[in-house]
Amino acid sequence: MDMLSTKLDFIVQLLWEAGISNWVISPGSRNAPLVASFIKHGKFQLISSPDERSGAFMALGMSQINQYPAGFICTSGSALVNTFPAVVEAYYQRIPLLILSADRPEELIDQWDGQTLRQPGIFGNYVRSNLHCSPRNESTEQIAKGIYDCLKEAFVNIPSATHLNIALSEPIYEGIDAPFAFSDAIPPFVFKPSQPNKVDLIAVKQFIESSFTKDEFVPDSTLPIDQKLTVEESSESIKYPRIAVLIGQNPPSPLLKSVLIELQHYVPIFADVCSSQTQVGLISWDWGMLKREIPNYLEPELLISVGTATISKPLKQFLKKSKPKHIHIGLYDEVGDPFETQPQHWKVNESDFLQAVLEIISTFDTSADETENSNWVEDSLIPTFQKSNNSNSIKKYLTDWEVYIQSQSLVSHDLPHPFASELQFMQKLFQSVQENCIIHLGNSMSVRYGSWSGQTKAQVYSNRGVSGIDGCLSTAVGAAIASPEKHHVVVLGDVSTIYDSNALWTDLPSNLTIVVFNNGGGRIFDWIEGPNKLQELRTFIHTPRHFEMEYLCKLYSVKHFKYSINQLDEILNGILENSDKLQEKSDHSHPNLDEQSSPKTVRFFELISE
Ligand SMILES: Cc1ncc(C[n+]2csc(CCOP(=O)(O)OP(=O)(O)O)c2C)c(N)n1
Repeated sequence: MDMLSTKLDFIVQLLWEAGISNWVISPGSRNAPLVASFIKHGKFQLISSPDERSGAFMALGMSQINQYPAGFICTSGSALVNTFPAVVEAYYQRIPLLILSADRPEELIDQWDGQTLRQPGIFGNYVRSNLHCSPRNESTEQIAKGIYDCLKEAFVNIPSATHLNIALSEPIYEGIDAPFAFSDAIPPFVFKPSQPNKVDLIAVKQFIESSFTKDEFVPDSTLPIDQKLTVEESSESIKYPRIAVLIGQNPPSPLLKSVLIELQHYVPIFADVCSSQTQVGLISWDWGMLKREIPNYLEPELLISVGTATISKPLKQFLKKSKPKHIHIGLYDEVGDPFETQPQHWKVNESDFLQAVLEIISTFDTSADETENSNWVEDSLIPTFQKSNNSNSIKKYLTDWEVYIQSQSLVSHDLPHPFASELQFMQKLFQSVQENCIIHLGNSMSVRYGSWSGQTKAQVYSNRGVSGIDGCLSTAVGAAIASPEKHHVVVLGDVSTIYDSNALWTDLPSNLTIVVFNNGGGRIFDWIEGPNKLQELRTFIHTPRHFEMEYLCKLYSVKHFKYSINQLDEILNGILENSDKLQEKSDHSHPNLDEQSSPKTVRFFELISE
């Protein structure tokens, strides 16, 4: 009979072979034997976080940045319940995450034993799989199959968190100091998203057309892939020329980016601040639409969306009102309906689909140019709408949007205090950072400022799955640990910072810079019309308080800087100094950088709005 530690080593080796190498660990006695196996294995990156809520969000940040699951380990009882916010965030952001909890044996649950509760299946339908495992009573084959199936279910289809609950019966420390028992029976394996269907142009054309007729579209698998459309066929598919593309929250995709870079010359692209595509499409569109009427001629007839939600309220309201035909492209079955447009879903790769749309549109565009310059194109091939009314052309719709956004939009000074200066800071940050920077935005005004700040070379993240303020700092800490080659800047309000301040209770990575708008409470409630109409609400909703951030920084040995938010250049120089150092390090392996890397060099910029 194997010792308990041998079984735990088996589980841990299996997780290593699955490529899950980044782990955050919270303390406890029941999980200590498991943690011992991770340490003895010797190859994992293990981070300590005494607070489970924060630790689970750190693991989420690691998964988010790597686009591959990271893990979190905790002990039994309420320790596990504290991971729930990160689990639901993972669910709605579609991030793979592994929660590994230690448990007492089943016979002790509900028997008034300490630190026990009903752990198996605790996350309900916010995880796509879970496994309860009692290593002493199961063979290694049973354990391997259980874990493999559980991980596959959670990570291969729609990514989410998954929960492995490991019940440990006494003596739980048996073999804890024995060497790691490596097994040669476990082959390496990785989880990859299922392969998308191939797209062919004719099918795309039929699909776009079917969205106008409400006919059920069944892709014809007999059609040859890569078949080119004729000019005539192309023009038919775009007889409704007001086509808009929305990129909702989405993980980075260089392939999608390369398609959008071309497509942006033909159609208006609305790229959400968390779409990972902030360098393409209409510039500052959310800002341009803010507090303004949007004329009817800008209403799209066809909306093509990829990714998930968008933060833009004006866009949501506009699309709810204009009710375009809506096609949603994505590999995952669960499709939301944020604009009440009943999107028609096509389960294909988004880059392939948009590439096909691009080819259809650009074929038409070439024909239009040729029509003007030569007379060899047959008259029958020129689309009717183009001949009769040039204002209907696809590019005209793009230009109309560009003109609208550029004309008479607000200037940041028009906003009331403190929003004007905070927004100016964010706009400057967005403009100043380079590709080696990652910006994490808190879930209050910060992410809105980001959405109003236009394009940036940095990758931008925010926990917009359920938009909680509870793990924004922790997620950024986890992401910074998992991608040390990038400079991470997290921008938060004061309430969000204090709420999640246990994120600082770990070995902080020096490639992280924290920026806090210390503006005396939840100022978003001054922005939203409603809460500010009744003064008495302030105590409970705005929660106004003045925090001396200096003391928080002292507590966690973080380097503190305090600025008036109007000292924009000084602040920016300070923040970017860190990314310059990282750049130098990657360019020349800067010899003195290790001095900078002590945990104490994490920098915290407290910005005061006067
Ligand atoms: C866990 C959680 N509790 C409550 C809320 C509601 N909420 C949204 S924003 C906010 C205030 C955030 O204030 P702060 O971080 O100071 O940012 P500011 O509003 O000043 O931009 C609150 C309490 C939430 N999103 N998440």
